[in-house]
Formats: sequence, structure tokens, C-alpha cells
Amino acid sequence: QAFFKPIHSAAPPSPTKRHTKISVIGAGNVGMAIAQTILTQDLADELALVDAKPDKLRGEMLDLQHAAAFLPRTKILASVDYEITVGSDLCIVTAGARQIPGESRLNLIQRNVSLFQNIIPPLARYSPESILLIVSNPVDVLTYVAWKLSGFPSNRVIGSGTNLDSSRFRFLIADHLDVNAQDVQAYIVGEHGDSSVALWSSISVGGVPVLSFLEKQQIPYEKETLVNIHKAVIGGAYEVISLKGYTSWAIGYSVANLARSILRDQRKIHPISVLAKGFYGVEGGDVFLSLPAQLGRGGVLGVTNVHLTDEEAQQLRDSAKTILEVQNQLNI
Ligand code: 6V0
Repeated sequence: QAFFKPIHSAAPPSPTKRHTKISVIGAGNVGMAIAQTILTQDLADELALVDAKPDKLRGEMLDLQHAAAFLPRTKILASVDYEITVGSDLCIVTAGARQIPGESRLNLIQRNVSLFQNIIPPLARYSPESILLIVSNPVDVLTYVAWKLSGFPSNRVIGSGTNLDSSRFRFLIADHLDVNAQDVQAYIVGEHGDSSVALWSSISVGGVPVLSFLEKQQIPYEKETLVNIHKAVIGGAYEVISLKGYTSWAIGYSVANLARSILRDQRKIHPISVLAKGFYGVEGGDVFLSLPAQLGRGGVLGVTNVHLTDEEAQQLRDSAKTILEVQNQLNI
């Protein structure tokens, strides 16, 4: 006897209701922070977790499933087999090798490329229409690797890039001015990490362009303050890692925010890693860099034309060159 007695006139489920599926590859600190933010924000009907460690993976899956009574209903699956990712709308890759003491950066990247050779082809095969969102570091190079290995059009392969750096930037500016970070429009572009480029001239708070306002009012502002804020953005990740061993909450929210823009077709502009060739004078090869890009259900819809100073544009081109030099040394 059925537990539930169906009502006679119950209509069949509407065929137009979209079933949304997200897969997260890598159930480490970052993958799990992303997974839990996605669950609490009700972004998917189905969440598939893949990792190379079956016990850890099953433990994480059960732990999340046990919260079902407090969360929106989401089917949670986990397996070492990529078959469970079939039909994903969005695949988020956070799997990554950890640096061995004394290992060169290039060697670590090459090990991550080998890892991606096992991850990206099955993802692309099981979800040929999906959008790939790469989080593993070095994110710009690995987004390029994922693009190559997937064979997907570039609008469907993105890296989380400087979305997190920009959120740190907005927090620090908001803290400095004592305003709400959501009212601060400010972008960090370029390479995620040490050589990122802060777009000072385009910062605005509540629609007021900050630098030109200060200049017009002849309010002296310390150039040093600006430099220190950017330094704090770059140092932020290192500081968190040195204190707690890894970063997780902010990257979790940052990636869930990208997932929302994509799956709910929000058409919001995010600084994310996209194929940058042809934008802002970036030439010389296929390179992924963070630029303010519009995101929707189709992936990257376009790149906005923010005014860059000559110095900012040059820094961006230098970043592109550095990344290309690394890429050229890889066996993909
Ligand atoms: P972690 O906690 O070591 O997790 C990595 C996970 O990947 C582990 O659970 C591994 O078992 C798993 N894994 C390894 N190989 C495979 C494989 N072949 N298939 C499936 N799973 C595998 O690392 P953490 O979660 O802290 O970081 C993950 C990655 O995110 C690293 O590359 C970080 O550098 C990167 N981050 C990127 C950020 C960004 O802004 N782009 C921010 C934070 C971290």
C-alpha cells in the first residue's frame, strides 16, 4: 500500500518546469563550501559530487543529506564515477593537486593538467551542453586547459578568476568608507592572484565615481591607501591560508553567485576568466584572463568595455604574456 494516496485529478508534472543539475568535482574544502552554499541558496534540483576519495566523498554526501529537514529539497548524489554527472547544466571543477614542498609552480601546474585530462573529457561527454566553471588553481591556465580538453565553445568555459579578488576589494573599500559592500562597484581584472589589476578609475559607490569625486572636491586622498588596499586584496588569500590552512567561505559564496547568474539567466556582470584574445588589446595567443563579463544561461554573453588607463591596459597585457609563457611550456 502506497504511503501517499494520490488525488485523482493530479496533473502530470509540467514538462516546462526545468530541472537544474549542478556537478561539483573535488569535495575538498572549496568544493564543499560551494556545495553547501548552492544548497542553502536553492540553486539546483540535483547536486552531484565527484572526488577521487570514495570514503571522504560518501561522508560528505551523508553529512549534507542529513540536513535535508532544514534545506530546500535537492537530490544529492556522490560517486567516484562521472556517470552521476550526466545531464548537468553546470559543472564546477575544484579538484586540485596540492603543492609538494620544494615543487616548482610549473611542475604543480603540469600535475593539475594531468588531473584535468581525467576530469574534463568525461564531464564533457556526459554533459555536452553544460557550462564548465573552473575554480582549481592556477585558475586562468586551467580554464584554458579545460577549454582545450572539452572542445566546448569558449562562451561555455569560464574560470572563477578575479570574482573573489573583486569581492575582497569591495569589502576593503566598503570597510574604509564605512558603506555597504553591495553598494561598491569595483573590479579587479587580469590574472587571479599576484599580478591582478585593480581598476581604480572605475570605482563607484552608490553611483558616485569615487576618485573623480575626491579630485573634484579637492579632497586629498592618499595614493598609498589605494596601493595598500590592493596589496591587502592580494595578501588576503595568503593570510587566510596561513591562519586556517585553506580558504573556503568566500570562494563558496563567490562561485554560488556565478552559478545563480548562469542558471537563473541573471545577465549580471562579473569579473571572471574568459577567452581574452581580442579584448583590451590582448593579442598573441589564446589566453584566459578575468574581464568584466556578462553571464547568463548561455554562459558568457559579452565583455563590457570599461575604461582602462594606459597603465592598467599595459598591466593586463603583461599578465596575458606571463600566462601564455606558462601555457606554452605545458603538455596538454
Ligand atoms: P583540497 O581540500 O585539497 O581539495 C581538493 C580535492 O580534489 C580533494 O578532495 C581531492 O581528493 C580531490 N581530487 C584530487 N584529484 C582528483 C581527481 N582526479 N578527481 C576528482 N577529485 C580529485 O583543496 P581545496 O578545496 O582547498 O582547493 C581546491 C582548489 O581550489 C585548489 O586548486 C585551490 O588552489 C583552488 N582555489 C581557487 C580559488 C579561486 O579563487 N579560484 C580560491 C580558493 C581555492
